[in-house]
Amino acid sequence: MEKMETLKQWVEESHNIVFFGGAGVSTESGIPDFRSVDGLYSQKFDYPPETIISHSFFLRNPEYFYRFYREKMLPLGFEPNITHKVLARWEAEGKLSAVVTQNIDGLHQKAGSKHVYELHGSVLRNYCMKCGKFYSAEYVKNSQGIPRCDCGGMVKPDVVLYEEGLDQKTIEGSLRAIRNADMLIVAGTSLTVYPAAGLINDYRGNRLVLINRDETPYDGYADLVLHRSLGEVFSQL
Ligand code: CNA
Repeated sequence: MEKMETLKQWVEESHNIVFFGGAGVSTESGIPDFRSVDGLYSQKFDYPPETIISHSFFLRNPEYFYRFYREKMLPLGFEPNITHKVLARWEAEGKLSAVVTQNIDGLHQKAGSKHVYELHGSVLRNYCMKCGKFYSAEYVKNSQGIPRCDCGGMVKPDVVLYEEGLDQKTIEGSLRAIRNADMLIVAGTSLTVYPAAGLINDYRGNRLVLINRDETPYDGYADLVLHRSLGEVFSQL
């Protein structure tokens, strides 16, 4: 059977789908990913992006971190695309139990998804490192230099930087959802960022679908692989 037909049939037959996604889910909303040819990692900066968005660099050189963060990582004003919308619809119809995402843009919730595990946090939440007061993404975007709290503390985005650990509750919830899934769709991710990528190893079923433009290290492990754009695939679902 043609791959698209198989995918449609599996979606039809499944009632507990889990979607595991990455930056490729939001490229069609206009937010560049990291590892595509036109992604952030192909651009030239004073330091490699992995260095700039690491915990130690953040502490050492917060001015530079925030300049880069405001310009390249604060995706404000973008709208959900067809993939976000179909996933939200499946959840409302009782077909999908959770979205597990490496994205930090909040677009799944904006599309209407309720059960979203944000493995790497969200740019929409920002906290004072001293007193814990909450600040919006707009506050960080519009501040100059290092964003400061009323109390003088530094405001940090609730985003997991390199060298930082993932939130334990978020991991546990994601693993529970993945273990109970009757179908796991992995999409728009290079599956190279750990520990996030390793979570899909806990899926026990026989409907592991991988949808990604480029090849991934898990292509040989999936039950169905589509090297296509997500918009193309999801507009048919
Ligand atoms: P990545 O390593 O940049 O990989 C993205 C993958 O998506 C690539 O393999 C592409 O081939 C594929 N891809 C891109 N566009 C499409 C498309 N339209 N259809 C199908 N496939 C596509 O990104 P990962 O998510 O794997 O890496 C993890 C990082 C990237 C996470 O920590 C994220 O926080 C971070 N990130 C997030 C955003 C966001 O929130 N929108 C943007 C950029 C980076």
